[in-house]
Amino acid sequence: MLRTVLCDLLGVRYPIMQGGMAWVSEARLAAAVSEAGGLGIIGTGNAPPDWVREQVRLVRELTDRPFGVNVMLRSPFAEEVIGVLLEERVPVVTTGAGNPGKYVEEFRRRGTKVLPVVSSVALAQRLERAGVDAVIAEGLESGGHIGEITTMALVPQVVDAVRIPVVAAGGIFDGRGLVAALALGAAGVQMGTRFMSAEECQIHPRVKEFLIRARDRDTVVTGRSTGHPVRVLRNKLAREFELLESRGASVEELEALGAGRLRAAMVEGDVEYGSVMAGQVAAMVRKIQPAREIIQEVVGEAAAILRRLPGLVEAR
Ligand code: TUI
Repeated sequence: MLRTVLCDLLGVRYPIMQGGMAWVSEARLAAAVSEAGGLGIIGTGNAPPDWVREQVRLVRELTDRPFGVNVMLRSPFAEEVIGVLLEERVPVVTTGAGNPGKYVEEFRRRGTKVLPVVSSVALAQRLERAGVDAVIAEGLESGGHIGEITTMALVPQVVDAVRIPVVAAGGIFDGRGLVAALALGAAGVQMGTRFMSAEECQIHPRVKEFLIRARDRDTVVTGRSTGHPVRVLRNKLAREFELLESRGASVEELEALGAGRLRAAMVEGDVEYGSVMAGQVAAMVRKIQPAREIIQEVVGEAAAILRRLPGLVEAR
């Protein structure tokens, strides 16, 4: 047992969400995570609305449990994808890379819970006023598009600034991370990188092998000069990006280099010239295992730590 207010809010057994990852988390992974008692999330990235509708219907065929869909707000299809999610009345929507404020009321009217990802206190407060159900505070340890504050520093600041539940994301891999997040005042965690190693995750096997080989310093942040920093696993593309950036390349040049590279990595398995977005915990990935085993391990470790802690610390 490991219940928090997040479990009641989402209707799930454990306070664990699976990050919505473009080209990585589709219906089969999301359904497996939800079946195991967490909240599985379909990552939509730049996908067109028809694909999103198909995925939502597929996840509903695979599980009766609650699930979520992540909307990447910089997608050219963001508005249309949101239209599909409203029509399909999905249980939970998470958002990334922008401010979903103007959509919150309509989602809530249809019974959809809204949990935006934030990387600052100011946006968390603004979205609380807009009526969101909870916020996901994501630190710069995460993979993909990131903010500028670490999870350790961001989560308690957001917790102090809002009254709604806060979910911690970025740098969380196991039961230690879950307990640490709870200690910071979070009501649960979101993990992305950890679920990339799930058996049910459909990414190319070469990406999973690349993750297993990764060491602690193998992620780098590229694109800082474009205003959209992205954490990826170090490879030939990342080095080329760094070289171009150091030479003061234009945003257009850099965006052209990045175009289509996430798909190349995740679908085609191009771990040299693809964009292998992953968080700083990539080095902790040791093996491929079923989503259910991941969730059971994390929950089991967290519960064991919570039982052991009183004997390890003297506090009065
Ligand atoms: O969204 C993410 N991570 C992502 S999105 C993504 S797809 C992509 N592909 C290529 C280039 C760029 C992105 C890959 N990884 N995480 C959630 C997140 N959201 N982190 C930070 C933010 C964020 C940033 C600014 C949220 C809101 C925000 O607000 C700006 C505003 O408009 O107020």
